[in-house]
Amino acid sequence: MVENRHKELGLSDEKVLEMYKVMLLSRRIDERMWLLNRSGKIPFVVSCQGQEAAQVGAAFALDRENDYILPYYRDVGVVLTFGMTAKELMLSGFAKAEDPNSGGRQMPGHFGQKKNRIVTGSSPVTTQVPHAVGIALAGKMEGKDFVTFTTFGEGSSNQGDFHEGANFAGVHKLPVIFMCENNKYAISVPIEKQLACENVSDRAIGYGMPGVTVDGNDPLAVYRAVKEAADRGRRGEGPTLVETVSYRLTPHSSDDDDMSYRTSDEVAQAKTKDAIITFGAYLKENGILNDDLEKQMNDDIMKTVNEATDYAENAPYAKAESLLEYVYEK
Ligand SMILES: Cc1ncc(C[n+]2csc(CCOP(=O)(O)OP(=O)(O)O)c2C)c(N)n1
Ligand SMILES: [Mg+2]
Repeated sequence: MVENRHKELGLSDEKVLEMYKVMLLSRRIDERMWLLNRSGKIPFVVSCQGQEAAQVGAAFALDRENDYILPYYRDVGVVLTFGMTAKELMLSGFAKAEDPNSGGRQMPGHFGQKKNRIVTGSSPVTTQVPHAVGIALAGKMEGKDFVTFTTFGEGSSNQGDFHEGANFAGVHKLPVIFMCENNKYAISVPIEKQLACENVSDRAIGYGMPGVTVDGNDPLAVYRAVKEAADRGRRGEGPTLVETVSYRLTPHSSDDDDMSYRTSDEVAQAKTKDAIITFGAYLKENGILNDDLEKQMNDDIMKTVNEATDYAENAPYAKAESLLEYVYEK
């Protein structure tokens, strides 16, 4: 990587180190979730591994005090940046009452936390997209200056919800950032069988908005693209489609066997581009990170992950009497 690229983006050494810390925390939480799942302690994992750079790069480009985010299930890096904690994510993994996302009722990955303006999503993929558009419309009507940021997979960009949401946002020039996290697979379906166009971002022109494809393993490239999109939205110029290209390093979920549709060689090849390694190397080349600091950072993160795990494992489940809370009838 070119030296000091972050400075050109107005990012300080401290800021990029903070970005790296959140990427690393996301990875370590995810790795712990897999261990807990395989040892029979938590029922389900859907991973962020391979997408942390895109998630953290994007979330750092937003206004964390003001903007609304409508993430999809892999976005551990996005929600951590917006203020959700490791403990809260673990409470969700263990499905405990104190889980802020759903009080232990939903699968992990259905992020929602009102105080951090993380808008809860539903299980049918891409339903968060029209919600993001609706919130942006409300903001525009009320004269607010926030943008909404929503993410989805490239497979999900084939759903009607994406096209309807993008069209409406384009027509009404709404401040929405549509970010497609292209990880090359939709469960077992490879990218070549998902799209006839080359890039997901090629679709933007049909909805009258700019579309860009960036390296999803490069948090600075993603930061730049999302910052430009946010500035554009705040200036009243409308939505942007950002596509980040990386690779899903784990199976689709803890219930998937990826070796039935891809090879270990392909995964090993993708791991050579893992941003945890390449961005770490960039920070070292620029004198921002060294071996001692890296060890210290890893130790701190493991302490956080261990404490979160212990807390969540020992926390109570929701009381049976609370079963019908938040359930509404017509
Ligand atoms: C409407 C709908 N169809 C199918 C599913 C089942 N499903 C869950 S995730 C997924 C794959 C999505 O792939 P992609 O959008 O590329 O996201 P990724 O998991 O690769 O990040 C599918 C088919 C669903 N949840 N909702
Ligand atoms: Mg995908």
